[in-house]
Formats: sequence, structure tokens, C-alpha cells
Amino acid sequence: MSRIEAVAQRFAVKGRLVAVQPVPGGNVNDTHLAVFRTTFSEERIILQRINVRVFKRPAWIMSNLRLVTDHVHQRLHREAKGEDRVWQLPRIVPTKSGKDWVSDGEGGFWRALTLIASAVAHDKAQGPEHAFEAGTVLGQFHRLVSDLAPGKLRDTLPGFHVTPSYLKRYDETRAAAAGKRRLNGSVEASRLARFVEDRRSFASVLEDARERGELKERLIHGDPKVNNVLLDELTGKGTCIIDLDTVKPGLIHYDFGDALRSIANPAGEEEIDLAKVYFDTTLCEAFVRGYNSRARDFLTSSDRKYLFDSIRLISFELGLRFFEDYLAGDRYFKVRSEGHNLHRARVQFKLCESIEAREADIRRILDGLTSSAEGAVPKRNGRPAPAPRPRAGR
Ligand code: GN1
Ligand code: MG
Repeated sequence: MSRIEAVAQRFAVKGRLVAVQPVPGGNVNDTHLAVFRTTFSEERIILQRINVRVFKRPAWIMSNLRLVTDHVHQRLHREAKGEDRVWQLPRIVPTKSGKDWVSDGEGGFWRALTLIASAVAHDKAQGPEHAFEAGTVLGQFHRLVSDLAPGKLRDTLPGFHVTPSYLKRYDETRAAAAGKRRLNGSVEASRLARFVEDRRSFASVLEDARERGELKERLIHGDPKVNNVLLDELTGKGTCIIDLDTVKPGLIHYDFGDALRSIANPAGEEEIDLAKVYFDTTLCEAFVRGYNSRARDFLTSSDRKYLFDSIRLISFELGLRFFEDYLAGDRYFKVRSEGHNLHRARVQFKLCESIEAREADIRRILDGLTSSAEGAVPKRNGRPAPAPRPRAGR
């Protein structure tokens, strides 16, 4: 029996374990699908090994997850009758001894979650309807956790999305011998370094506003990128947001910016051809309408003032994080080839440039967020989504 199979069997699931398969994707944690069978049925769960190099206190992830899922499940239950759909959220699968996780004796920290069956996730936007649903799902998530006190949750990843802290780390990495070697070793790396310099003063825009008291911390998802949004395979409607490891107190802008830098880049973040990477304002507009349909009253006027900056900033920040990791020797994000993180950085910086070029249009769309009453649901084409892929966070 393999180590993963032994781990899978420690969770309280009916039936006999018949397979454990890796689920691709995910830049940080490792994800597997475990299938258990009985004479009459089958149960499938998502088994994940938390990356403890990134998440130094994995037990805190689980105590947060327990709080958030209990809270959201209760609310979903209460609100189910008036809803236009069945909203879903995975629950923690306990171990046979009633714990929320297991350690494998070799430093591995594992947890299991129920699989949201009949749902799909896409790595890039499929069109405005998809973007509308992604906005709806994020708005719904913000609404659902808005009455859970942020102070109850632990900070699972200190400094996460605090852009100036990434800049500081970047400066340290660049000054180290290995960083210098990589920086001077390619023309492209030097070009990206100039791109960062040109935007250095912009990096603190949200943190400055927070310090001035203009922006307040709330509970955020932390990683609302397009493939963490699940769509119901039968109806095409958003059904759930997964990957709750970074739910913690923070600025709502991190979520807004991260969701948009992801859904409004039709090429996706792994695109090889940079010419295909741009910020699509039609997708942005659809996302904003979707968000508005669920969380209209959620944003204050100060919040709205910084929405454009958040989109520009998070694409810049993610590019900076990839670039820093490239210079540091790929220690944080998993890579599939030499230069992978460098290329990911190029994609995000290209996107950031496109956001800057379309500033006026984007601001007009965001202003609509203030004035329009309700996001109109776009027409559906009625086509079922492609074959399901199991996703439960990465
Ligand atoms: C990481 O591992 P994954 O794919 O869920 C990262 C996010 C990035 C994302 C970019 C904890 O998320 O912040 O936006 O890659 N998560 C963490 O794909 O750093
Ligand atoms: Mg994640």
C-alpha cells in the first residue's frame, strides 16, 4: 500500500478504497481524488497535502476552515428556500478518530474534503456568462461571511497580499548572489526588473489607504481566481468557491483585484503567447454585474475609490511574486520547467500594462457598480459545460 493510500484510509469514509489519483493544477498544495466503493455505491473525496513550507501553521488553516464552513453551511441552510439555486461548499471529512486532519509521520499534513460532484472549473474565462457567474459567486461568498467576525480567524499566511512586503522580499532576493546571477543572466529578467522599478511607488496604494483608516479589514477569500469558482455542470450557474486556505482578515480589494486579474484575462495565467494576454473589459463588466447582483451594499464609497487600483495592483503583485520566486530559485510556486515562474511573471506584467492602458474604460465600468441597481443576468446559451474535473482547492 502506498503512503497516500494509507493516509486516505485514515479518513472516515464508507467502503473500500479503490483508487487515489492526482488532481493536476494548484501552485502550492498537492491534491488527490480518493475513490471508495461499497456494494451499492461509491464515495469520492478530495485528499490534500498542505504545503507546510508555505503554510507554517497548517492546523490554523483547519481551525479557520472549520469556523468558515460551519458558518456558511448554517447560512446556506437558512437561506435555501429563497434562493435561485443550490449553493454548495465542501465540508471537512473527519478522520476515523474524529480529527480534522492527519499527519503521515514524515512531516506531511493531510486533510480531506467532500467532492462537489457535477461541477466544473475552468482555467480561463469561457465568456461573459462565465464571468458574470464568477462575480456572483464572489459576491455571494463575501455576503455569506460578512457576519463572521474577522477576529475569530487566524492569519494563516502573514503578509499575504501585502504588496510592500513582497517588494521588500524581492529587494532582498535581488541583492543575494543567486538572485543577482539570475537577474543578470537574461535580458528578459532585466526588463522585468525595470517594470517593477517603474511601479515601485504604486505598490503601497492599498496599504497606505488602510493606514489612513480609509480601508478596513474584513474576511476575504484570498484566492478567488477563476479555477476556484465551480459551475454547476447542468445549469452553468456558479455553485461554490473552493480553496479556503487563505480565508482570513484582509482588504476586500485583494479579492476583487485577484478575481478580475484572473477572469478578465481570456488567455489565462499560463498562456505562452504574450500577444494573447490582455484585460478584457467585456468580461470585467460581466463580472462586476455578477458581483453587484449579490453584494451591492457590501462596498462602501471608500472601498469603491480603490477598486481600479486593486485590479492593477494584484496583477502587478502576482507578477512580482512569480518574478521574485524565479530569482530565488523557484522555492514557493511549483514549476514544470526552468523559467516557468519568469514566464508567469511576464504574463502578469503584460496584463498589468493592459489594465493601465484601459484605465478609463475600467473606471467607467466600476462606476456603474455604484449606480446600477441590480446586475442583469445575461442570456444563457443553454449548452452544458464540458466534462467535469474534480476540484477542491489547490
Ligand atoms: C497560488 O496554489 P494556488 O493555485 O491555489 C497562490 C495564489 C496565486 C495563485 C496563482 C497560497 O494559488 O496567491 O494567486 O497561485 N496561493 C498562495 O495561480 O500563495
Ligand atoms: Mg489557493
